[in-house]
Amino acid sequence: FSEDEVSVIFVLGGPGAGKGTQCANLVKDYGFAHLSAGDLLRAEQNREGSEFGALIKHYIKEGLIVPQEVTIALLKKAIQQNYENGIRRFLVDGFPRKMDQALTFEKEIVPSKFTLFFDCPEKVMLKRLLDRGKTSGRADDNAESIKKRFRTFVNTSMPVVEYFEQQDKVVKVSCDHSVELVYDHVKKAIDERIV
Ligand code: UP5
Ligand code: MG
Repeated sequence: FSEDEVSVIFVLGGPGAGKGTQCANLVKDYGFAHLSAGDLLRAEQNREGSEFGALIKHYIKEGLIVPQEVTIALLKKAIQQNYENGIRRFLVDGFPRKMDQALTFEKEIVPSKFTLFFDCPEKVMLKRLLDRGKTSGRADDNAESIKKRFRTFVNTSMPVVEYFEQQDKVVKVSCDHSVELVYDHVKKAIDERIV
């Protein structure tokens, strides 16, 4: 795809920062397709006959980044399907969270317009995830996995945010507020840079 054909906004931020919640709001108001890399991986893990099920399960539980080939293939397929249905604007949520993914996606699929970065203190994210863990059924919403996810976020994913920051392509939104207030800031950021 070329950048004129398709608009991709990357949505990054620590585990539990509120990426999925705010993307759902944006879908309602702006008609983006919301592609959560984590959701796509969980669906693939549960797909009968998937050759990657066991691998994905292991990486998610350990808070590690699944090898890029798997995730990028899932994203590419989802973008293609939506494109065929006339959709041209995408929120790619929770991706790229490792430098190799960022470089490959922008080279082989399409360069991003910008990155929406949700900035949130670890203490706040920890509380949200432990609360959600009571009902989410997610294998990584437990204290041990959360600690590993935080470590991967700092060591592996923040360099991606810094890489896009150097290109002046990051819009930072502070997330330590109510969902409504955060969304006000998100809307403002999107309206200023809308594609
Ligand atoms: N909540 C949200 N906003 C709130 C607010 N403003 N005030 C109070 N509460 C708020 O929110 C989390 C919880 O907080 C919810 O209960 C919500 O109601 C509440 P959510 O919107 O779900 O936050 P989000 O940032 O989406 O958190 P999520 O847990 O999805 O983040 P992760 O980035 O950890 O999860 P993801 O699904 O993206 O990835 C999971 C794993 O998949 C990764 O750890 C990794 O192992 C793997 N993965 C890859 O390997 N490669 C990839 O490219 C992507 C993922
Ligand atoms: Mg999410």
